[in-house]
Amino acid sequence: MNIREQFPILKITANGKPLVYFDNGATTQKPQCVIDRIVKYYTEENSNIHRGTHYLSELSTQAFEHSRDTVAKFINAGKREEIVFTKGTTDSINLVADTFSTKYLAEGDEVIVTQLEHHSNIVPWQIACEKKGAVLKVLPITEKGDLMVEKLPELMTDRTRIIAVAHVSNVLGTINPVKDIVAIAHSRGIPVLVDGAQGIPHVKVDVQEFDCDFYCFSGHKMYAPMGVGVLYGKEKWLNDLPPYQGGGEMIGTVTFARTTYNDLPYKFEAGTPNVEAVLGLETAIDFMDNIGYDAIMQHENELLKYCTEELKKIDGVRIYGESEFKSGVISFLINGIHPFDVGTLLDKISGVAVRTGHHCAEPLMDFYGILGTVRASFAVYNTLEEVDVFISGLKKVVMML
Ligand code: 7TS
Repeated sequence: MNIREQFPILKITANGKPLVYFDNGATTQKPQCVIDRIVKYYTEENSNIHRGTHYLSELSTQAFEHSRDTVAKFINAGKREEIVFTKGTTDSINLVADTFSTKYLAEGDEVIVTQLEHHSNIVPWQIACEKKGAVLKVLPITEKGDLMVEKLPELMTDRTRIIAVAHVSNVLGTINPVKDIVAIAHSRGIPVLVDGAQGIPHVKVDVQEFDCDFYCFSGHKMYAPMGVGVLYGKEKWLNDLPPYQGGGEMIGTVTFARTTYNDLPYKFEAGTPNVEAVLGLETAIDFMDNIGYDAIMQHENELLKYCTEELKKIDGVRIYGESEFKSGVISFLINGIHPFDVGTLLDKISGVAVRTGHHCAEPLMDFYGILGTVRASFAVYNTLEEVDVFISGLKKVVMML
């Protein structure tokens, strides 16, 4: 079936115009198969997992664990035990920042992040550093929005304990050379966490090839439901780190004197998880697998190239993020026009959904000396015709302001 037709929400109108949804960096829309999977779960399978021996609990537990296998295969994890289900990228990063700092961070130690991170990959590390008296260091970027990876060796010291870096920038679209970064870090024995929130929807992820120690992502940015995410961690690290949240499922045995902890990955999965979202994630992975990353990347690159060319034809447009290695995200400003005004008018006049503001990347905005941008971000269901609607809408907005 045609990809677009699988997304019922794309048939709606917004402000009387056919919806053009270019806010995929915030969240993607869901295909019918994912919606159906959630309905099926509540219609035929609903039960808490890993508890009880009845028919439904076995059914839901099996489905839940099957999804873990599918995720492991999708990112080429070595073992299913290395896949921890979380609430999302933010939750996954907080899990690592909290447990890693508890065990490995001391006063005077250092954590390295980069200039282009989302707040989710800055603030958890800041909190950890504040607790332990550690120092947060920042790998700079070029004006075009590439990481200055060549500066990483001199930034690392004997006190550097971990490096946290985005796979793909949510503002600039830069695809960072995570494999190279990991190789440099590992040459000094430093582990690397990759924030894959904007990576996995667009770029093939092979955690063994990257050799990263942790890879974090959210389901909802890759056609799956909200409220589920994944923390991939190398078994060695996940075994080493202390538990995060305490509660049911994560224990071995409990007495008032002492509690032992469950094996991986359950040690990090306290409480009842978002079962329907975990099942929906598996369906979303099947959906993406059916299309294939090559086709997804090729299509999104075509949209990126065409939209960039057309945008550049509009007087006074400045694009932020001009890396040679870029995914389908375009941030821009037009002369002195406030991004919020552009976004609001685009929505009202043309039914085009874009995101405006700092995109939870204020240090990156500071780097460019701006308060925010307009951001169009693409998904596999977007079309060249939609880019035309967006561009002609923008031209009208410019005339009005
Ligand atoms: N990391 C990156 C690179 C992101 O882009 C986002 C969300 C997150 C982490 C957090 O993901 P969550 O699912 O835990 O919320 N980025 C955006 C965005 O660009 N617009 O809205 C949310």
